[in-house]
Amino acid sequence: IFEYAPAPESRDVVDLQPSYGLFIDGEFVDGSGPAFKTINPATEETLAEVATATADDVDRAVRAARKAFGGWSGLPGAERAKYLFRIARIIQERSRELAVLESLDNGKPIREARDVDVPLVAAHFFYYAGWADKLAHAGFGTRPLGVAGQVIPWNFPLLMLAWKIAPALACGNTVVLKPAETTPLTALLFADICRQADLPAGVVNIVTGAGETGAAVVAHPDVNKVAFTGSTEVGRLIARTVAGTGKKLTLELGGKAANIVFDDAAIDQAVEGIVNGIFFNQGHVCCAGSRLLVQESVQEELLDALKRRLTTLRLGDPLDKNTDIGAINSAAQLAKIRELSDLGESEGARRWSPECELPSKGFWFPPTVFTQVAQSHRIATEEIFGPVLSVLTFRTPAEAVEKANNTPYGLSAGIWTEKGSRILWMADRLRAGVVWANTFNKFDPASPFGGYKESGYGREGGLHGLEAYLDV
Ligand code: TXE
Repeated sequence: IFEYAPAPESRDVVDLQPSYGLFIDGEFVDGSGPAFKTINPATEETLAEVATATADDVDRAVRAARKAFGGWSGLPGAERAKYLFRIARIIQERSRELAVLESLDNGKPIREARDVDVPLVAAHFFYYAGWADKLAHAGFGTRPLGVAGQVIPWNFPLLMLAWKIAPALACGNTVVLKPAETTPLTALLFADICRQADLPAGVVNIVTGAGETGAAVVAHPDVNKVAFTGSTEVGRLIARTVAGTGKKLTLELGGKAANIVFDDAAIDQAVEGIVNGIFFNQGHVCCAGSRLLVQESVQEELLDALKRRLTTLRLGDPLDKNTDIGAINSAAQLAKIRELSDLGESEGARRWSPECELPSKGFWFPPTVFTQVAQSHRIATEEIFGPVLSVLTFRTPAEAVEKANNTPYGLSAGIWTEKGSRILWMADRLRAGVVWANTFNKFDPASPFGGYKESGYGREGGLHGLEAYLDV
């Protein structure tokens, strides 16, 4: 499952078209709204023009999905599985193209797109293909909900699509999905893959556009289930729209995860985990380990080792396979990261970055570490969604739990210690949907993912991920 093509570095593997339409009822069609540009955030060059779906276009897509629902949900699970397996195999065959396009449109390092995103996308389709004929054993009932309206963000465009589409289809639902406006291209390439797999028309529909298009999907009366990943702010709006309509809803929102390092941890491993926790994907990760909680007695040793390690990170051209840190996805996100980081300094925290030259074009932010952070600082409580780490300290396990839980979010946490009993004690008390021990940002399609508190509700992935798409 996890094999991939040799190192892709050339954008020539991508057949970029000057303009893209919507994918409705198995065809690429024009949108009724004004086209918008999607750019390469590493160079600011325009990659393509993309159609905007208006409420009327969304209505067409929902009607196509409704029309396809009877046939698709009526297929034996084993038949649906064949389509999903086929899609998974085509994703593997076209993995170079997918990885390069993802890197171009998002700004993430090709090494990550190639080694993490795309293999996990294929793995999710394989995993849920395997469930399609076994739903009677899932314990959540076997009846699909109907048309799923799905709105996804820009940080993992393909992977979020896979998290949403694979379980929905396995359960017999049909889909209208809206990708983020800064990263629409791989969803449209995925539409092409659906055609290549001979997926029946209307089972998957992709509508591009900004927030209004997403709002039209969410509000459409003939959508039976809404799945959203994005900001807590928009999640709240969506919860309000959906309230009282009878639609099922899952929300996967922000986070402010604590990565907790005890004095008995293997420091070198912990350093790798901290780096992976906050600098993977430029920190555009909802479960990023954005707060480092370090036991006071090892603070100095750990921070010295961390800073040494950060001076070896390479920031630059996302298509260079040696790049560790790529571009920030958009000017707006860069502005947010800058604003919160400047605020961190003015609130009294100490800022540190390794010396690194930022490219003159595009959106860039250096890896940044804040020490002397107080719990009341905004950089300790708000999601920055960038390569910025806030360091806090603790003395006892109980204090670590208290500080880790002192956030409105509850998506993930990490624990670094050699004591197994302590891992279990901590995991029981951390209010987080995912707790990693001696690792971080590890994903598996068989593992449920989702948050407590303002990080949202419902689970995606694994057996629990099916629950969101079935009625008992
Ligand atoms: O999110 P939005 P933005 C957090 C992160 C980031 C902040 C803002 O902190 O800095 O959110 O990012 C669509 N009805 N996360 O502004 O707006 C939108 O078009 C329906 C965390 O990009 O929530 C896009 O497709 N849909 C996060 C998607 O929602 C609407 C991932 C996400 O965009 C809509 C991304 C509306 N009214 C950001 N308005 C995570 N949990 O991983 C916008 N959208």
